[in-house]
Amino acid sequence: MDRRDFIKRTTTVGVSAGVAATGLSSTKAVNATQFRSSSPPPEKPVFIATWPFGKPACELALKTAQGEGSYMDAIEKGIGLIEADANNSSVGIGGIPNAEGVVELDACIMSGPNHSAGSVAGIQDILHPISVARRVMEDTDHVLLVGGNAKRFAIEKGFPETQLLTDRQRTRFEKWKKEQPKDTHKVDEDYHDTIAMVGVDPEGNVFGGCSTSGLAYKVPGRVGDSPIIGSGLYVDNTVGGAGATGVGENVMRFCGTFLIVEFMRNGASPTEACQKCIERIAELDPLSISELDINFIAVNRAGEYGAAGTSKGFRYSVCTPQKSEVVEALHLSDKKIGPEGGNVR
Ligand code: SD4
Repeated sequence: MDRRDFIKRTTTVGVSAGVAATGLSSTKAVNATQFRSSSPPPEKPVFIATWPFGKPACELALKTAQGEGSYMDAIEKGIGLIEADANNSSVGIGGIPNAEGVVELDACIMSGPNHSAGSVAGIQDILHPISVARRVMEDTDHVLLVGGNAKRFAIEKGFPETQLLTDRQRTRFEKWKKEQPKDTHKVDEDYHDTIAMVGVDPEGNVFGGCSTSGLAYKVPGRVGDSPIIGSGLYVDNTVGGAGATGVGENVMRFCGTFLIVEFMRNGASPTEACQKCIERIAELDPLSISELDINFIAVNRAGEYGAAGTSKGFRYSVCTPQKSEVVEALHLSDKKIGPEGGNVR
């Protein structure tokens, strides 16, 4: 048996086991032999996350899942680690504020086996929006709570109020504010990041979460892609999951992660699916690929993973029981799309 056959065979076995465990009919579930391998031989469990700062998050997620915790605990704890890091300027405490100097956070969480989801958007003064999103998912009949009422819900659930604006971010904000010409408002699109994480358990069940402070100095009340199911994050237990980072407006107009999962359902590898999503967006949007400034990660239920971004430099983190590493994503900045060799307009 050569390596390719071995991968194919072990992948099929893994997926069949997953089908049995989740009670999905084999016709409904995606057969892993449909996927072309985009990464080394699949290992499960696997956690992937956006950016190098996702590496300790994936490591904690794996440790949690291998210990006493559930996979939902794993996602929550992994992302929570980054939310609590005041040195990370795009997630949780220390996040970049809006145009009035107020930190407004977005987050969501999804569980594949029962296709449940919870989100919070524009929440202030709460350190762990990922945990509040989980409470929305598990304790209410709803998916998304916003603004002041999301905060009120969190406080009722026992989350403490926390000052999220650090001195460092206050100083940067004041400098930005001074530099703004009167009566105009320019969002700083070069100053943003998000943690999106997707995990697959040994049976092929898929879980995910996403958390961010959003675009720097955004208009107060602006909500990005991150808490929107199918935009910043999507999980389908019969296929896999995907997460996004970058300019949310260029993801949420296209349901980016939903699209990626659908491409995987139709046979694309995770990397191909991310690439096809960017190409689809670029075909419809007047912006050039690098102007779109978006990046995606994806993993299928067999444990194969991949990523693509619109510019060179997007890196993501992967953690399995065998390895923990940061991987350079495929980038499409130089790729020509459309019949004229440019984007279709
Ligand atoms: C947003 N997608 O709010 C987030 C920000 C981000 O890299 O990921 N920036 O639009």
